[in-house]
Amino acid sequence: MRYWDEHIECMERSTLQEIQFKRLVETVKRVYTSVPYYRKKMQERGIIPEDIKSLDDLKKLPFTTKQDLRDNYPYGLFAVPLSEIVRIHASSGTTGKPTVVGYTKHDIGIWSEVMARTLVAAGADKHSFVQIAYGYGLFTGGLGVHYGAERIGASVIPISSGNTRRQIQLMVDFGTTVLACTPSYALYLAETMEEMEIDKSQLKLKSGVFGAEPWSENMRKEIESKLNIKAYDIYGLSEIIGPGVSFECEYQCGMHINEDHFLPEIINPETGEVLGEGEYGELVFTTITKEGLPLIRYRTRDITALHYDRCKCGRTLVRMEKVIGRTDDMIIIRGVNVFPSQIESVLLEMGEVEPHYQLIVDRINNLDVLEVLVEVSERMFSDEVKKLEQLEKKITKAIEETLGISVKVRLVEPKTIERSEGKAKRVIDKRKI
Ligand code: DLL
Repeated sequence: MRYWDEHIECMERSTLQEIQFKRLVETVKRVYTSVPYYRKKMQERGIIPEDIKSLDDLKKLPFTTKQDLRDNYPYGLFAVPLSEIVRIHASSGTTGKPTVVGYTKHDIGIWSEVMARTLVAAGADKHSFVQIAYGYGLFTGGLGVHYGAERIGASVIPISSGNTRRQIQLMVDFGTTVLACTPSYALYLAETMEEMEIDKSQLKLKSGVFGAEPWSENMRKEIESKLNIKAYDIYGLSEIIGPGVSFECEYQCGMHINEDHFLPEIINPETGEVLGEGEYGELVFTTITKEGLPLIRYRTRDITALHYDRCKCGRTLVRMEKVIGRTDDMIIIRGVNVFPSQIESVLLEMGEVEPHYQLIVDRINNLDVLEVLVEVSERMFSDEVKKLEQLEKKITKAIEETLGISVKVRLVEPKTIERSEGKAKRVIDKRKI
């Protein structure tokens, strides 16, 4: 089985666009009548739902931001009576109030469908054992993958995150075939497996669906070789539905967006102007089927590009490139934009260090300083000091060549950088404190 829903996933784009247009109009009407916030925003712009005459008219509509959700905390943007809401999730974020999202029964059905597509594209079927090591709870990762895996009839192992040694023991004992967790946790699992002296040949694992944080192609290679699996990138955000917004197929040339539910655009984050195919910018989504919390032109802050040509897998759904970072994840060092993923790529390409790193930014004597902490292997660390110094120099040079700014690289002992069971914290910016 290659597709979960071939009819939709491989639909002619012209037919898909007709469906999208119809759904967009319905959504705009719904938010105009049911959500005072949207009615007011549209009135301010002098727009009524009848002004949406083609998909292109999407750009007439106002953007929605995370701040708008916060300002309407907790339920202000919901478009149905609260009695229709069957599930609430929330994402904590680093500052302020959490972002609260609500689902109707119908929304949960959509979520299960898009996650079923995601898992099937990663090779799962009813014979699979899916170990869900994303957190269960207010975070959408655990329950989102859970419903999709149940929908395809797989055997679900709802272990949630944490308790790493037990995860591995059960992976062996239960014959897990598909692993679902953040990519950083997948690496942590692999590392713990080595400590437990469990060889990858003892696992039945075939594939993994990893997401919730940015990760590089080199990190993919690391995970694939350490766990002997095919690693798939999956993308999503709570505000839009959770995991299941887009997913990789076997060709891994971008993530197919479930466009019959979520309409994507790429904009210039500074001007709001809509950008063309292949251009990098901020990803924006309009949900066109959701009932509980429909969102119009929601700014994700994630940076990527879209590609519309048909994929080798046969799917016609647009593909988004791997997320290269977030507009708010980007660190500006002496005026130069730096994404943690760039540094990750350089480090992993060198092959001599562990895939664990952290970036520390500080301002010393009014000058921004970027320090890169990199773990080296046990073997390397017990080597001569001279060798370590050479490696430090080599890494510094490679990073400086990529970024075009000077950095300070510090090699640290194995296992000193904090491991994460969920989203990894890569950047510590001391300048804001
Ligand atoms: O992280 C939903 C999710 C769970 C996706 C499990 C995939 C797997 P939030 O906590 O709301 O939702 O965080 C959403 O995480 O805007 C991106 O910045 C980032 N993100 C999610 N998936 C990816 C990915 C979940 N594959 C935010 N690559 C998003 C890069 C990702 N970043």
